[in-house]
Amino acid sequence: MAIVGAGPAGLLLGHLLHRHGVEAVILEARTREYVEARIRAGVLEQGSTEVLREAGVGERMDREGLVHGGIYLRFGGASHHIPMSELTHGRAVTIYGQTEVVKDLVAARVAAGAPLHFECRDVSVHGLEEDEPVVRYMHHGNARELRCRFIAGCDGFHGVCRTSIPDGVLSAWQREYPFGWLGILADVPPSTDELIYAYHERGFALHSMRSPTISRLYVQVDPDDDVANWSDDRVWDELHTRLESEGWSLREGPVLEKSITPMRSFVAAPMRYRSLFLAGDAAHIVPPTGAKGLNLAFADVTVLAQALIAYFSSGSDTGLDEYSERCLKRVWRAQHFSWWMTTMLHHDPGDDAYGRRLQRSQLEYVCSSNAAATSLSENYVGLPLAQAIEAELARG
Ligand code: FAS
Ligand code: PHB
Repeated sequence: MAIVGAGPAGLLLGHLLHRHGVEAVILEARTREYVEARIRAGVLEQGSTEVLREAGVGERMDREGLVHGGIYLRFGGASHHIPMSELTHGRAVTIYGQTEVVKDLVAARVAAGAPLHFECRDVSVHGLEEDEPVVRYMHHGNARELRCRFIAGCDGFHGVCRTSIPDGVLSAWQREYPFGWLGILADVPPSTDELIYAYHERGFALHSMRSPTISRLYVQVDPDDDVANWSDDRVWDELHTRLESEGWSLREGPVLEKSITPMRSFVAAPMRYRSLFLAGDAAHIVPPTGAKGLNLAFADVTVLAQALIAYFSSGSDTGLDEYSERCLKRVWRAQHFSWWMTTMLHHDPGDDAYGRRLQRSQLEYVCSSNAAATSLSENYVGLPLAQAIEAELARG
């Protein structure tokens, strides 16, 4: 197996395959330091934590991660708690930075002595229609060629694998949003015990965290805005205003990182072309409002690993043939949930007064109806994953 990309998808796939004796080579364009420092997601669904734990890379997550059984929705200056665990028979999310998950997976791979090459330049894939496709790349100035049975494209939205599929094979669906997120990492204890999602006429805001001492906060901004226009004081002022609620106050602290992320929804299908399988952001993107990006990547590679292990151990290609369809079911559910959270909680400059009243009614309904809150909760904590590979294989 060749795996292009050492993000969460590529690293978890490599780890699951290695545990079942399927050797793979992971090729990553960036340095180890860059990959381990990149700040992205922070919420792990119940299913993701179970897969990491059962795969033997959950120890630090269980020690340092923060288990949350609910979230707050805030609008009109009032705060509403959504008791997700109560509404989902005890399921919960874990706050544990994507950065930390990536560090744990890289450490496990290095400790296992399994192949993981950083700083691979000019990666290209060839012979996808053949039973022995080839990946070519430059490594420390040397031209390299990797022959394999399958290639896993885990190289993200801007990678080379999806774009190497011949025209006419893929269908794509997308939606661009007229706003982005400015995110900060701040060296200050969180001012809340669980995440706060706030709708405000000045725009969305989110109070998340990384640990008992590090906060992660986001404000809705114009997608073309420049981070240079946002002084730390201006960011904190907006956060105070948008997160405002009776009897609650936001603590400020030194800003460690600040960046703007565009918001889009994207799906490419099928997620397989002959000997190439796409997983994670290489095949689909969701706006981060539903905290689904990282979890979808894990869901894809859990299904793909199962199928590849069955193929290499018993020659069965049923799982490989069903891979795309199985994943797309979950992908479209997460696409809808992420679009729904995004349109419910953001201020769309193009919307009209009627649209804003509908938005308000949606917010009030979610906070007053158990049925609506349960729907949000089960999507947020994550629908059960095709249970971890170990259980599946143990049953044989
Ligand atoms: P990734 O993009 O993480 O990894 C792909 C890897 O492939 C990268 O290491 C890249 O360097 C490598 N690569 C790319 N091209 C290559 C090539 N040609 N050759 C070799 N390697 C190549 N989700 C949330 O839930 N919450 C968030 O707050 C959040 N914030 C985000 C912010 C940003 C800027 C982005 C882009 C995403 C964010 N996401 C967030 C979503 C995020 O978590 C992704 O869903 C997750 O990283 C997907 O993991 P992968 O599919 O492994 O892709
Ligand atoms: C984060 O902690 O980075 C985070 C949390 C929830 C989201 C998006 C991002 O919906």
